[in-house]
Amino acid sequence: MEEKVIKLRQAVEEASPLIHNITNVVVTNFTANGLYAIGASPVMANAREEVGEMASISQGLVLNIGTLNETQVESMYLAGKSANENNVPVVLDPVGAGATTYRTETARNLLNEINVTLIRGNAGEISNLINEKVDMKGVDSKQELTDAVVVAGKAAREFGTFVALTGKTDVVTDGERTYYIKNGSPRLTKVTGTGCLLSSVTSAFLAVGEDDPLEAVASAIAYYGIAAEVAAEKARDFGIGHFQPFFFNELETLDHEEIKQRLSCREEEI
Ligand code: ATP
Ligand code: TZP
Ligand code: MG
Ligand code: MG
Repeated sequence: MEEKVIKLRQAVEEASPLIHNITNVVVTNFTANGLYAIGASPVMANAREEVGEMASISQGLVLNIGTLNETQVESMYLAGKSANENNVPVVLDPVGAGATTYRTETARNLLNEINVTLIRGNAGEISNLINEKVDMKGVDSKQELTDAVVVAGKAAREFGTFVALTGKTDVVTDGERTYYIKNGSPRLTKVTGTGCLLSSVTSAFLAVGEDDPLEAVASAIAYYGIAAEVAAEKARDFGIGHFQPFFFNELETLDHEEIKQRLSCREEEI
């Protein structure tokens, strides 16, 4: 697995996939810069007049409902349909699903209409999508799950997608094969947009990992978590404001030895 993470990370740099993000107003700049850090090319495009065309020339489409409104949701449908017609993988980040009915319903409707490759969300978001109520505090999950793999597996089977349920331990599953990833840093929970950027980073890895897309998702999450671990160590004498630039530096130049030594990823068949 270490070699796969390194190989896919290099492939992202070489191919520099164009990732089309229809995302929220909080994380737009953070996401674009994080994608540049790993060597991908970001584009943010929202207008219904252009999203179909933009999705068709991209290698990945990310739909993120963090600050949704009717106009943006209409654009998500248009972009999603175009991505499906052009075999462009779609990642859905159901930000705040469960916090309001509008968010839950919109995420479910998108999943019904669009062929989504991966849903990437926190414990509360994924649980609420499958109607298992977990309290949300706005966009944050109020609890870790003891049965994350059961919830993720159920969501994967119900929606026919891969699911990445992230938190202290990340679970990546297609409903049959599951990866458990324990890399990461609690500091990621203190910077807004780290979940959203992760969704876009998985899209970049999916763009270059067609031979085993589930493994590509797990690799993206492991890479991201290890980058955060190293950044947290380097920034340990500083406050949270310093963690962000250290983290972006590691996303860009993470040492392969760190990947080999720190990777904590286990694969299981259900
Ligand atoms: P939330 O809004 O609940 O924070 P999110 O959408 O930001 O959710 P997270 O689940 O926080 O997404 O995942 C973002 C990244 O942070 C992932 O790489 C995950 O592994 C990491 N992460 C989250 N919580 C922890 C933790 N307690 N320890 C280590 N890493 C964590
Ligand atoms: N409010 C609406 S979207 C958003 C906030 C704070 C960003 C959420 O980012 P993440 O990556 O889910 O923490
Ligand atoms: Mg978070
Ligand atoms: Mg989130």
